[in-house]
Formats: sequence, structure tokens, C-alpha cells
Amino acid sequence: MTVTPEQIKTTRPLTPEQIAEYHENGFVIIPRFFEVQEIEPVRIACENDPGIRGQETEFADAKGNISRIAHWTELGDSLLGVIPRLARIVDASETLLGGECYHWHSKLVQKLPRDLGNFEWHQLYGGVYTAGCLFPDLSSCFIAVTANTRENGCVQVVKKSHLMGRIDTTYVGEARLCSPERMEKVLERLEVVNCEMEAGDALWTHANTIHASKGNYTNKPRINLICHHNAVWNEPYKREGLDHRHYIQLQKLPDSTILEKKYQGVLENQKFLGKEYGYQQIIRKKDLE
Ligand SMILES: O=C(O)CCC(=O)C(=O)O
Repeated sequence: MTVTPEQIKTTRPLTPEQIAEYHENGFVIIPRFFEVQEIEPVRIACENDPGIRGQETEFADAKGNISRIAHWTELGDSLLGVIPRLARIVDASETLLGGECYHWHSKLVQKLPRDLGNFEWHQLYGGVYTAGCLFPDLSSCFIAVTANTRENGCVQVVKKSHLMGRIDTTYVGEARLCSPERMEKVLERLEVVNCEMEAGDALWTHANTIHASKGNYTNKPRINLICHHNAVWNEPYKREGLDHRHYIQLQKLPDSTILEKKYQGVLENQKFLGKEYGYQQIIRKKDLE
């Protein structure tokens, strides 16, 4: 019997408790959202080519220390093109957003050994807002490609911060972040959670959840693959220079796609967002989201 794309459903749906936790706290961690053997090819590809074919953007923090990010929107048959289309990702995103979604972009965030770049406190919606999205109806799924620990710069979230709405952004040094004056008060009142994860675990966050990460003080790389999806009703109202942010129907894939090896390569067949969109350079005063 042939399965039509509409009939593809995840075999790993979020549980009612996980969905409730996300809405209550602005985030939820799903242990073993991916099997280690599913995510291992990404780790090996990054280990073999830490420069990601020269497609990375170096993103400097307030002190000028860097993190490395490679972004893509195009979803082809490479493993990087397959992961954002997997039923478990798309179905979870649509459950959390409450309706159909499309791919906004995905990225590999690498902190190589002793990369001391911080991601300062920020919200996804802080920058997406300026792209012309009216609602904070975007999902983020941080997949741990390697273990995330406090020592190697795991993602930190401010619990329940999504309930505050969008916070003004500002620049400190070269980094864009939530207004420091407000953050000081936020951190006095709300709890910071260190999202330590094993490889294959995933963290889902709301677009208004304030998050950050510190440097990697270990001798091993820390790698996350982060998928962002936008609700179809939340397409940006702006168009100029933003064609890549507009709706393209997702071609969803069964959860079994990776283990059945139905993909072509990891990095080599993937097109990354380049200089024409402000990527693949050293970002100083740019809006990255
Ligand atoms: O993976 C990380 O260290 C954090 C990345 C991040 O904050 C983001 O992509 O918005």
C-alpha cells in the first residue's frame, strides 16, 4: 500500500505531559528524541570537517569570543535536509504551534574545543520580529549532536520567560541581546535551567523563551543541530530580501528515513545560506535569527 505524504505520522509523538510542560515553562527536553546512531553521522561529518566546507558564520559575543554557525533553508536529500522534514520534528512543531508549519531555517552550532563564545540572553522572536513575523509562532528544536554539559556550554533557558512577551533588544559590544537592565530583573525573579543533554536528546523552546549558552571549556567539540519552523499564518509580511523566509510546503518524511539510510551524504550535498543573506562571514552587528 502506498503511503501519501499526508498519511506520514510520527511514531514518537510528544506526550500530553511534554506538551503541557512546554506551554507552562516555555521549554521541554525530550530524552532520546533521536537514537545515537541517527545523529552520529552528523557528529562524524563535523569532526571530519569542522569548518563545514567553509560555510560557517563566526558569531562574536560581547567580548569578541566566537561561536560557529552554518545555516540552511533548502531541504534536499542530504541528512541535514532530511532531519527538519522528519515526521517527529514536523508533527511536534505543529502540535506545539497549533497548526501547519514550514521550515524557517536550521543550523549547526559548533563550539570547538576552547571556543569561549557566549550566546548572550536572547529570544528567537527578538530578531524574527524584525523580519516581519507578527506572532511568536515559531518553534525551535535543539538536537544535541554531542552531549551538552555545563562545562562545554549547554543551552540555558529562563523558565517561564516566554510568558513575558518580546523583550527589547540591544547591542553590548558586538552582540545582540535582551535589554541588560530588564535581564537583571528577570534573573532575580525567574529560574535559569541548564539544559544538559545526551547526544540524541532534544530541547524544544518557545520563540519568546530567553536562552543563552556559555563557552566550551573542554577539549571536545560541543555541537547542536537546531531546527526552526514557522507557522504558515505567520509568514513575514516583508518580502524584499526575504524570499527564503516564505512558505514552501514541507515534504514530510517517515521517522525511519535515517535508519533506513534514505539520505545522500551529510554536509556535501547541502546548500548553506551564504553572503547574499548576510551569512558566511564574521557577524558583528547583525541580526542573526
Ligand atoms: O547552541 C547554542 O549554544 C545556542 C544557540 C542559540 O542560542 C540559538 O541558536 O538561538
